[in-house]
Amino acid sequence: MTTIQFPDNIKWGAATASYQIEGAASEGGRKPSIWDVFSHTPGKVRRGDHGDEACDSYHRYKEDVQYLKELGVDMYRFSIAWPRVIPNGTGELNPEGVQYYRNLINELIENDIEPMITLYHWDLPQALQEKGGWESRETIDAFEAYAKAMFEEFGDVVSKWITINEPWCASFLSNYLGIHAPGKTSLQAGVDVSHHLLVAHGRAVKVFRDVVPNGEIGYAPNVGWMEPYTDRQEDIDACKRAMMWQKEWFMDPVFKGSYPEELVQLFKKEGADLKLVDGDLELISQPIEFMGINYYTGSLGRYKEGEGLFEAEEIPLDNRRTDIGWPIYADGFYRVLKDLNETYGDVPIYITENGACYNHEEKDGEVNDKERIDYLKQHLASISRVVEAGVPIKGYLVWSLLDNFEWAFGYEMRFGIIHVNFRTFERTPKDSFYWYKQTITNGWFEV
Ligand code: GCO
Repeated sequence: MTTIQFPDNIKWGAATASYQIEGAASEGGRKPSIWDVFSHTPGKVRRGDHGDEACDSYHRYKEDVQYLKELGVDMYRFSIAWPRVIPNGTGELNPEGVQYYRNLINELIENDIEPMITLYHWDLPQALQEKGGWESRETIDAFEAYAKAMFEEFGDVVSKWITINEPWCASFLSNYLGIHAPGKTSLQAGVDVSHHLLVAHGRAVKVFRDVVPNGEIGYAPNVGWMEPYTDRQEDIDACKRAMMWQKEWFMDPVFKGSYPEELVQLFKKEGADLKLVDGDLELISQPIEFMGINYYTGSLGRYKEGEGLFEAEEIPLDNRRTDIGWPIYADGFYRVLKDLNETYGDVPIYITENGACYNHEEKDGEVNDKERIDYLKQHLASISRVVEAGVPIKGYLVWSLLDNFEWAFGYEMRFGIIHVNFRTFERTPKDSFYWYKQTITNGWFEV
């Protein structure tokens, strides 16, 4: 037996997102987001699933907070649905929507759980999409006003904030690859949206300084890792290029005040220009307190002529994949965190998401999800190693508290440490819930 140990001051948590769990899509004055429209468009989401009811957390948040309490977490990361608090995207606040989040925050605080709020986890008000969405710079203004209103409402009791979740998904996956809402397939749209999301981040950070002077703000990009298949330079370069799309594209502007030139040129060759306005990079690169990192998967990679935008071919390490088909690569988690620390310096890091999809069903009140426990053990071992290597990891938040609406995969793909029956909304903690609880209590686990 080997003991994997964590420092006493590491914060433990669990994460969710509004559209994936709340339901109550047309209650309390909420208006549609781009995900309501997308999920109700035939062919966009498996089996025609949508978030109308999701986990019904809008009505069951107290029950969910009790599970968090039983789990023993320090923090809970959730997102605010913009169309619940400002239904048209701009204009008046909707008091009922604000009240819902106030109730949730109070419930968390009363139970000694620190809230961590994500402002944008992809549910853009549809009214803004109709005016161009994130392709339009007007949406940046709207986001700033929304962020300011939330800081004013909750900044006195909530100190940890995340501006944008997974900007790569909200830009390229959604506007170039067409897989997420709004489902466009234009590289120019992907590039424009990626930049506008970063400017929106910068604008929110600027307002935050005035409204919540002692707070902490960051954002949560998703990264993977591609390890060169051989030490041939062409394989090394191909992996670097492929990773640059998620990593340097979204981090260099924030931490270095510039975009990676190699990628700017590559996009240009494909007909997509990066359109900078004076002052954008200064806004984007304002200091922030932490970076949030979402990590799920990685692989080997090598150069292959003509393969995708980056001429990089993905080679899974072996046949170990989670049920969603993503290769398992825990060592890549260590490598990417080490790499980020070497590239951007000692920026404090919260692991804002990490977890696994396994679709175990509930049987006699139990869910035996040994595979998820194995995944968590391997990935937490990487965290322990990287902490020992001196990387400032402040906290770890598992994705996800609940099985939920897994975007284009609908309810078929389950990431929760709590099982949800999507007909009755009954919750059943899985074996991984109890394993995580034990690990939090002990501050270590054995392998
Ligand atoms: C995110 C994620 C989550 C997903 C999880 C599994 O962007 O934060 O997409 O919302 O459910 O990553 O895919």
